[in-house]
Amino acid sequence: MKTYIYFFILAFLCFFTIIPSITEVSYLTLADDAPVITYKGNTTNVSDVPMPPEGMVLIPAGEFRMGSDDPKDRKDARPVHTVYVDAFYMDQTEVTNKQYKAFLLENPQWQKERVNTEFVNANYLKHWNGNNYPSGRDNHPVVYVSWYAAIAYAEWSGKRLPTEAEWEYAARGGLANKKYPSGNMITPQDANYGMNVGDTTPVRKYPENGYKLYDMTGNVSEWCLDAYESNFYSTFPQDEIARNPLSGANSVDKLINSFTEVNRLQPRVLRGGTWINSDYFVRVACRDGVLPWFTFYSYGFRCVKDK
Ligand SMILES: [Ca+2]
Repeated sequence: MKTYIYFFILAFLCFFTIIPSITEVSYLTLADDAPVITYKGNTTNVSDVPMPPEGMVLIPAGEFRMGSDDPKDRKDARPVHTVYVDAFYMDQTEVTNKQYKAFLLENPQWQKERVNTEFVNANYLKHWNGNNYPSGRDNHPVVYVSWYAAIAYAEWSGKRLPTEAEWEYAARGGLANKKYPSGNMITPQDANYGMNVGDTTPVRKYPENGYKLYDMTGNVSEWCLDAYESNFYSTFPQDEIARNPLSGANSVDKLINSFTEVNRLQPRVLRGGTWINSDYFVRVACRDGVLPWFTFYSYGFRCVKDK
C-alpha cells in the first residue's frame, strides 16, 4: 500500500513541477522571432545584423603587418609596416567564366569582337568563341582579362576591385606574420600552384582561409586597384599606421570614376600567384605588377564592396 502512496506523490510532483517548466521553455522559444547573438558588443537578434551580399563575406576592420622582412623575399615586400583597413565585403571566389559572360551580354562594348583595343591586348578572352567560354568551365576563373576589363565588370556588378592592402589583409585570413593563408607551410592539398594540376581549377575546390575566402593563393593571380610601385612600402613613416593605403591615386572613388583614363604604361598590382607559380611566388606578401591592358592565361580577379 505504501508503494502506491509514494507513486502517487511522485506523479503529483511531476505534473506540477516538470510539465510547467517545459511549457515555459517552449513559450519562450516561440516568443523569440530570431536567435539572439552578440553583435558589435551588443546582444541583438540575428535579423538585425546586415547580411553580406550573396557570394561575399564580411572582412572586419582592423590592423595588420603588411609585407615581409624575410631576406628571401623580394625587396618590394619590405619593409613590413602596420596598415589599417576599414571593413569591407569580399567575393569568396575569383570571378568565374559564367559570371563574366553575364557581364558581356549586358555590356557589348566589352565583348571580344567589339572591345576598345586600348584596354586589352590581342589575347583578350582568347579561348572564348564570341560570348561563349569553353564548355564545362562554368566555375573556372575567367582569364585573359585586363585590369580595365576587371574594373568595368566590378562597376557593372555594383562592386570594385580591392586595394592591394585590402587584398593582403583578406588573404592572411586573420593569421599574423605567416607566409600563406594556411600558415608557414603549403602543400598541393592547400591550393592550386606549382603546376601540380597544370590548369586552372574550379573555384572552391581547395580549403577556405580564415575569412572563408577561396583561392587567395594560386589558381589565378588577381588584379588590384593600385598602381604597382616597387618602393611603395618604404614611403610610409615606420612609427605611424598607414590607413587604407592606395598607390597611384588620391582616392578609390576618383580612380574608379576615371579608370579609362589611367595611363596604359603604369603597371597595376596583381596578387596571389597562379597555378603555374612555385611556392615562392604564391606567398601572401608577394607582389607583382603588370600593364593594365595586358591579358594572360593565369590572370583574373575578384571584387569587393564597401560596407
Ligand atoms: Ca587566386
